[in-house]
Amino acid sequence: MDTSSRTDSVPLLTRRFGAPGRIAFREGRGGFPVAVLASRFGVCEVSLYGGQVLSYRPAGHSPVLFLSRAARFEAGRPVRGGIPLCWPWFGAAPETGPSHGFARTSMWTAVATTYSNDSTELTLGLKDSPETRALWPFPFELKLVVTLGDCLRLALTTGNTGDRPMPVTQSFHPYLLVRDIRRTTVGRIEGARCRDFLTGREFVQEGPLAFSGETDLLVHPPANGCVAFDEGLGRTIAITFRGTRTLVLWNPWEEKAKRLEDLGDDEYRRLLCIEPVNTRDTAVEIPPGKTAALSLAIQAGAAER
Ligand code: TA6
Repeated sequence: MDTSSRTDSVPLLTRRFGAPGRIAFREGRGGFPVAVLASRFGVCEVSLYGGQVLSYRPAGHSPVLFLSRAARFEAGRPVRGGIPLCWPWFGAAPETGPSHGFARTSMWTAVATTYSNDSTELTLGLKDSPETRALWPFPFELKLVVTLGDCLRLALTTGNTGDRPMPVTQSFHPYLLVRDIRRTTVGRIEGARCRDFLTGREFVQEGPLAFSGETDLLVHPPANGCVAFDEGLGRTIAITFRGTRTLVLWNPWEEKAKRLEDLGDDEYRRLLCIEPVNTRDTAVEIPPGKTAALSLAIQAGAAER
């Protein structure tokens, strides 16, 4: 089901929300408008299709997000890379509908932009429609605020505009760009209870997590954050989050990568997904008229050698 619909033109977006040197709009791949945010700390780009951050490059760093060279920019299809939004369900649809929900294949609208000496900010919105209600029978109002400051922050707020409780599972699904997944570890999850979605095995993480094969891991970290250490690039990427205490770590590895038509066969080596998530076990039930928020911050740093 294609829940995307056309949006404002780039000239209209520029007139209403642009700010020379700080906020611009351009026509992106697939004809989808893209907001370009700049601050003294770096640049990022956000597609109105899917409300999806496509790129983020802090000043003095190489790009922090992976985007597949085979990514498809077509209405109704998710884009493989950047930071897809999984909403209003994470994983398979409760009944019928696309994997990871329809927010990432919907056209969002620009609501507001603002900037200061320290940050540049874009607010996008998505509301229910006949197409979304055919997939998920709840009225809602979504707001995504992307803030480019000394780190990249995303805040997703779900408003229940209906008259009955609304069950939501959700995640940010960031594709971090690494030099080589085989030389990348995730720290600050020592002591975390983990469940391997591939085998069902449960264990407590000891020391930094390394990667040597397909990984689809549910992690309950002791704190609301973790750090990816990229030995190849000599950098760290710190992830902090609120609105959940659960992460999913994912890498498709070689065999699954070959089965993904929108991922180059060898590109699994360049990506690591660290996803703050409300899964079915930690689903959010939002009362009528109330809201629930999920937030993420991504910060690149130099790794101590
Ligand atoms: O990252 C967790 C996960 O649910 C994996 O199981 C895998 O399916 C991944 O998301 C990618 O999903 P997608 O629908 O974007 O191909």
